[in-house]
Amino acid sequence: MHNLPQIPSSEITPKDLFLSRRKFLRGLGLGAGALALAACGLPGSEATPTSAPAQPAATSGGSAPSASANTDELGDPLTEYDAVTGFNNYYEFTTDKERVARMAADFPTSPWQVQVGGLVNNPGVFDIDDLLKFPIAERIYRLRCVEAWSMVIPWMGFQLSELLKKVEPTSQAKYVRFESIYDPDKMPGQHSSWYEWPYVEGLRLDEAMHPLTLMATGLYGEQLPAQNGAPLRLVVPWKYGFKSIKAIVKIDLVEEQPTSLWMAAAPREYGFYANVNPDVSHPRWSQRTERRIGELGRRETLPFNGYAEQVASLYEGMDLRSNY
Ligand SMILES: Nc1nc2c(c(=O)[nH]1)N[C@H]1C(S)=C(S)[C@@H](COP(=O)(O)O)O[C@H]1N2
Ligand SMILES: [Mo]
Repeated sequence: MHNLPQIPSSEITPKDLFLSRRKFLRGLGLGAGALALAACGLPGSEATPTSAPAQPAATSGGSAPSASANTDELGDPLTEYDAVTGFNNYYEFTTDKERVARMAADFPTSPWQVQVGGLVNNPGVFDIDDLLKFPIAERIYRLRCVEAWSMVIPWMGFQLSELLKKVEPTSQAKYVRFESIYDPDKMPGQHSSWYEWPYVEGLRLDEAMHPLTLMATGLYGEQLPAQNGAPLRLVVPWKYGFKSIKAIVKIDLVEEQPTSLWMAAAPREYGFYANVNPDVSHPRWSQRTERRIGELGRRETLPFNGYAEQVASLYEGMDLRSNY
């Protein structure tokens, strides 16, 4: 996340051209790396076609990835499947966004269990198959990374509120703490001591109960690809992308505000709330505008990532400049 936004090769040319150029390069016996070197430092040009196209994850039925609509509710087009699944932040594997898909390809996401406990009346260990029995629906959401790029992604999933109602938080519970899997043998990035593993995130209980807050189990009508956080990841569309924690194995209801991985790693940069806010700059860049992956140029960043009408009331009376 400390890297400046990179341009994925897949957005520079239409997909078919991008793929045929790769074939062409392979035909020449040119490692992609050679070309990346040649292109290095030319902003916005033919930058970094460094990796093979991501392998699509197991499809549910062999059909092509598809969504129920072509745009989000603001009329903006969905980000291409190849970009959604080929340009990822997942530091457990690597900080190189275009290598995550390949490195995660063999990561086992089944069987999978999620332990839900803490301040609840009905703690339990849930099999991913149990969780898939909650009503699963498609949600087309904008994802705004703190690095100032964004996508529009057709997720599949269930509302976190469904799971929370089932375990019944006690009246003491004020926050939800989420933990990702810890498996350094299979996740080489977890050998990095820059971060305190496992990845941890948190929400206030009312944020967690909000109907927009999704537990994603799929995208583009398919099972969630490993690189996107399979088999279960959080999606909180009005917050910066890093809040949307991947590969969740543990959820605890707690009384105190949890310390996330990013709060511990860079306390000056990342606060607990991390609501998308064009008025609060990152210490090293403005958050006023963003680059929508697949588009040239930049667009204005919207308060709460365009979900203010639904969520601003959660923060009434709070100073969102100091509670960033
Ligand atoms: N466990 C875990 N979750 C994570 C991350 C990570 O490195 N590890 N990166 C976050 C960041 S910074 C972003 S922008 C999104 C990216 O999600 P995507 O790859 O599905 O687009 O995942 C978030 N969740
Ligand atoms: Mo991010």
